[in-house]
Amino acid sequence: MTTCLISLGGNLGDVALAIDDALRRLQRNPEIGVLQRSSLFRTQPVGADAGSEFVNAAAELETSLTAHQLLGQLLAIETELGRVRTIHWGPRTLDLDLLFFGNAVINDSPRLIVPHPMCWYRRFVLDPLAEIAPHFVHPGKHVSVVELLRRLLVRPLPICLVGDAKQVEMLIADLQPKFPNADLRCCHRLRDAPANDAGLVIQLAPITSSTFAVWSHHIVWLDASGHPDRQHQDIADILCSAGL
Ligand code: PH2
Ligand code: MG
Ligand code: MG
Repeated sequence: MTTCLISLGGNLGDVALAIDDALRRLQRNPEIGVLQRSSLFRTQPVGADAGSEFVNAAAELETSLTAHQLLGQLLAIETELGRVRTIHWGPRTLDLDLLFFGNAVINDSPRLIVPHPMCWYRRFVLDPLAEIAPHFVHPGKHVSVVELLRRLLVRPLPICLVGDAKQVEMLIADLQPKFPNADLRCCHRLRDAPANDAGLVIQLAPITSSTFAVWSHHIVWLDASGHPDRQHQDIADILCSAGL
């Protein structure tokens, strides 16, 4: 049996009902047990096309299935509950994301990456999770859920943007006024970013394996090849999901 944590969220129709329904369907599977569920959280939509306010929750499961099989069950329930995938990060009836599968680290296909790569800086994931699994330790970052959450609550929250100086300065000039609770800083090199500071490091330039080992606890890696507007939106989404 493996203990797993999932996140549930949606913003179309009666999401509270859909969450209850999804957990009942999981419980009905003889190979899955629902051990705990959080209360419901109303959260700000993250993403330009995300739509209106979300309802989010988290649940703890135990299963004899493999991670791939469990993911298959989660996706099947999303479909049964009427999810239609059109726009990426668009409005949805219910999204079921596998956050953690025991202490497994799985990264062999883009379909299934565990721990969920964005879970550690998303308030709409961490807030519900802290209710049911505060002391669960992220197997990649070796930091507990409450500690991940606590790190995001510092105000102003230091955020280092690492990349081409001119590009980063332009991003900061535009984003800083929109996120007054963030302290956006330009770091030309990853090693200039303050090591033990709370907050996030957003890497816009390619990353080397030696720096990665040291900094991985705080780094959000962004594709630097993207269009500037896309990068701007990606950073805004990260700041918004961190609760800023
Ligand atoms: N999920 C997304 C994108 N944006 N925003 C909130 N508040 N809650 C979510 O669950 C959510 C989101 C992509 O899965
Ligand atoms: Mg999701
Ligand atoms: Mg999903």
